[in-house]
Amino acid sequence: MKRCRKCGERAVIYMRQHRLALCKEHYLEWFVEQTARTIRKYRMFTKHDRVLVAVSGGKDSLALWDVLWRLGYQADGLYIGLGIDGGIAYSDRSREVVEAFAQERGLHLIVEDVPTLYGESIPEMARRTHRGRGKPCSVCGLVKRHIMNRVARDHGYTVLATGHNLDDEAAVLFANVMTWQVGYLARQDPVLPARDGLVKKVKPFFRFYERETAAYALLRGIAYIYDECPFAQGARSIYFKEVLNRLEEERPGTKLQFFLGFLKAKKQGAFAAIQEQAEGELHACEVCGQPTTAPGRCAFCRLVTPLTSPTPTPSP
Ligand code: Q46
Ligand code: ZN
Ligand code: ZN
Repeated sequence: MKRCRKCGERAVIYMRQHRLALCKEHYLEWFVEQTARTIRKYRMFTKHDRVLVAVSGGKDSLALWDVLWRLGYQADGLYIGLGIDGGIAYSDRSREVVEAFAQERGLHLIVEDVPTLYGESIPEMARRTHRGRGKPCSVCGLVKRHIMNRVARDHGYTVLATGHNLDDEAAVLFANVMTWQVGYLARQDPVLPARDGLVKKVKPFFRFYERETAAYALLRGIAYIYDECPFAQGARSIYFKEVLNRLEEERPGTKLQFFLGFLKAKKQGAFAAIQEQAEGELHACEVCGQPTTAPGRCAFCRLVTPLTSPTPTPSP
């Protein structure tokens, strides 16, 4: 049995990559302190910022909101209702969990419901547009990014925070390296500064392993939704997570080294040329005013307002 390094009591977690065992009390304390350090070290935000936390009802995003609240940051939540049922009433249940979480702590939650706002759920939008080969994830990502940025801008938030953990980030990096998606590599970063109407985006949990955020949520007694979105099953990212888990099993610390090594190479300019291209000029969408890479309507407005697309002018 492992003993807590700080007090000698029975440990509830052993983190092999840090060779650190901690009891419940000291683990909760350590987790909050580590988050505060990451926020400071990577200059994510300060107590003067108004932070909007994207909450899905899962363990990572609720744990993040909980920690920011404990640390005394001005952090409000944003829940986006996607209209996903998948036989388990996924969206309805996750909304209830998030609302209960906010209410218990007296926190401010903004709810944006996609079917109410745009007349269609995410799976319906994906079916209508035949995007994503039966999976609505690309439509979902596009809609979520748009809504997050719009809400942040409209309500004067200076930073958008998401609960992505190291397993998420390392899996995305792995997938992008395997296919050499250099544009994506240039843009992947736990801190994306604000630019041209895009609000600053940060991932304060990017150094935590998934089992660490899960342990925090459980030990803290946070009620979260255990089921993943039904469309997450079989996703490519899950395959890459499994491969990385095997590597980690044999060599503890592999994931962390892989991701931190990437950030270091990036800082040294490994992707500088592509970064410049990837960060080309942004234009305001002619319908919604949000930033987009090409002049005209943004991808979101093309998705949700197909019937208002300008009809071609007949030739004389
Ligand atoms: S919520 Fe949306 Fe994920 Fe569900 S539909 Fe796919 S992208 S899996 S984070
Ligand atoms: Zn202890
Ligand atoms: Zn638009």
